[in-house]
Amino acid sequence: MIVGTAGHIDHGKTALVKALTGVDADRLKEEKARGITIDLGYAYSDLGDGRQLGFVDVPGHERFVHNMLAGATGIDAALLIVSATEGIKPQTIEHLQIVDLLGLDRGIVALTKADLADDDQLLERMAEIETLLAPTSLRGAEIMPVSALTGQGIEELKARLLALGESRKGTTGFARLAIDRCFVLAGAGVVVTGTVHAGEIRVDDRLLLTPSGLEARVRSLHAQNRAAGIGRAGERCALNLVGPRLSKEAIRRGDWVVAPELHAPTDRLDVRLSLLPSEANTLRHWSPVHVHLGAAHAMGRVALLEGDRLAPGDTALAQLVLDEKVGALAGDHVILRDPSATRTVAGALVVDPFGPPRNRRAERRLVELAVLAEPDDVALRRLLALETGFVETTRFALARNLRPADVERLLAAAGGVALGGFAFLAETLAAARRDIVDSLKAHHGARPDAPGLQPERLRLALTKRWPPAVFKTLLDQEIKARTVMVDGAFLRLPGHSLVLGARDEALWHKISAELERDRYKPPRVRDFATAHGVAEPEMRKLLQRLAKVGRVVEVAPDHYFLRPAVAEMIGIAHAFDREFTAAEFRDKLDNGRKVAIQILEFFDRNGITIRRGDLRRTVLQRIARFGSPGASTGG
Ligand SMILES: Nc1nc2c(ncn2[C@@H]2O[C@H](COP(=O)(O)OP(=O)(O)O)[C@@H](O)[C@H]2O)c(=O)[nH]1
Ligand SMILES: [Mg+2]
Repeated sequence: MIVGTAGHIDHGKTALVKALTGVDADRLKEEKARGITIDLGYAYSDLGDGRQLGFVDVPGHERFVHNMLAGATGIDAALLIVSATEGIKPQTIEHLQIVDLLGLDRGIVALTKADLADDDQLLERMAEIETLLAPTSLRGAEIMPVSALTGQGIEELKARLLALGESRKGTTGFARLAIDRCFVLAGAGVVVTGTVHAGEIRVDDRLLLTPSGLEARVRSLHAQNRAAGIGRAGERCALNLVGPRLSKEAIRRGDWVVAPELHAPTDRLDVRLSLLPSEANTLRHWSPVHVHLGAAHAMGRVALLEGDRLAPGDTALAQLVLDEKVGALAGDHVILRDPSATRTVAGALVVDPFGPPRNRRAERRLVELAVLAEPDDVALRRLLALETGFVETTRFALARNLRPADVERLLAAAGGVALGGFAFLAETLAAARRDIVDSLKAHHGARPDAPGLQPERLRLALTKRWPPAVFKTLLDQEIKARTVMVDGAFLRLPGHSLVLGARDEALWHKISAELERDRYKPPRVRDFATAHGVAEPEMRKLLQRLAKVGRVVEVAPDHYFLRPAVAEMIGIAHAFDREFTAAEFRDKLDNGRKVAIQILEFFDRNGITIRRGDLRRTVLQRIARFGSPGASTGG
């Protein structure tokens, strides 16, 4: 377990840690010279029986609260230090507020410098402190008079700290460590230290830095100050990292070292935000704030999601919009300080680390956030039942640091079915399948002569409007099950086919053979009409209908090509891989100058080619419009 000190400057935090561990945590030259703690210090006390207490010693000076925060977010228990001679001071209160906002409910108060106070003074201080703790997460915490000078109460304090129990950080998820220090060790290279917030880190693990995405391999590690093969959640670790672009300069305090699965930098955190009761003013929408999360610190703004103001002591949903990306997961605690960084104003709990940029205040989003604030099992069960109808499982798992097996287990318990990257309730899925079939059936009934619906049309025709990615997953399932058939660009039910009538069907049979034979120079409408003894308008109408269902393409007036032939010709043009002339194109197709130019003009109109004088080249984004051009290079 890691214990963090808290309390006003000069109240004896560093001296107490030294009395408990034998280690002087003030390690900077400047700290020694000035006799004050500026940055975080670390000390461990081995109790001889394998048990160990780890301490993070924080600065008490108001100017270094940001450093205090970088250390405080990783701790499991608080050791609040109050000088028996001075009593409660401003940073006693601010540090306690931070402890409270971090939800730390394990802690002990050390009433230091007990050697300088008499019993009456001690009793008076204890009463004051009890009152101060009462509305906080540390209410009822033990208050112990101690002296770093005489050693009074030190052994007892150690015993009580041990009795607070183990770290509650979860070891089951993927690994994440919040970096609070980075330095170069001669002979070893880059070393980072920090608290493992989740999972386990082993020697040789391949990890990523968040937000930078730099790769890092763990060459060696220390856990709680001892060389180890593995570092677990709740332990402080030092990692010797190696990686192609890794350097001290590329790493900052506040970066995370994470398992690749957890690398997902974000700058929009949807949170439950509580404004401190001690604030004088309401918090307004879009207020600028300092945001502290893990060991990181960023500037940002508070977008209030419920109303435009938040009164002191109140709690509401908000979106923190940050100036830079950070690593964050659901359940992470955030501390907000005012724009000039002189006081702590609010605390927040991350509900969704990937807040949406749009519709963040929509009613259904607020309902969703309320559900997301629940524990994993309840949240998943209720999310599945929401009107949205689906859960993006990968996102759900990432936000909560769940492994695939955890998600599977939670899904089974919630009665959910996984499909693609989504999960649905079985009944939602059944209803969606019915919806797809019924919508196609209705369309076929209304338009028996039409080939079916294009996918986007079908999506919009459904009773329930799915986002495109979800719809695609649902549709793919139907196509695989052959309950829906794909016909060129259209979807239809298996029983439906374009009814051409016996005469037209026979005609199509003949002309398709002729279109196939002269695929790059097919006969025109008039040629077909004459050849088959059909009136020209009738032949034209038939080809127009065939064009509508995508079997043929009208490249020039009354001049139809088979759809695959068009795709092939696009492929031929694209295969030049440079600008080409109409003559070069004609030579490949061997179809005469006039037809070749008509085809190229058709390409120009459809954005497949761009013309510059006598030269043309294909436009990559558009070449797939008539099917895969790679199928044949013909010629
Ligand atoms: N008499 C007495 N002095 C103490 C005790 N603890 C700390 N001090 C002194 O108080 C001053 C501030 O202590 P320090 O640990 O640096 O305070 P910090 O700013 O809270 O870390 C130093 O001069 C210490 O020697 C104590 O238990 N008894
Ligand atoms: Mg100190």
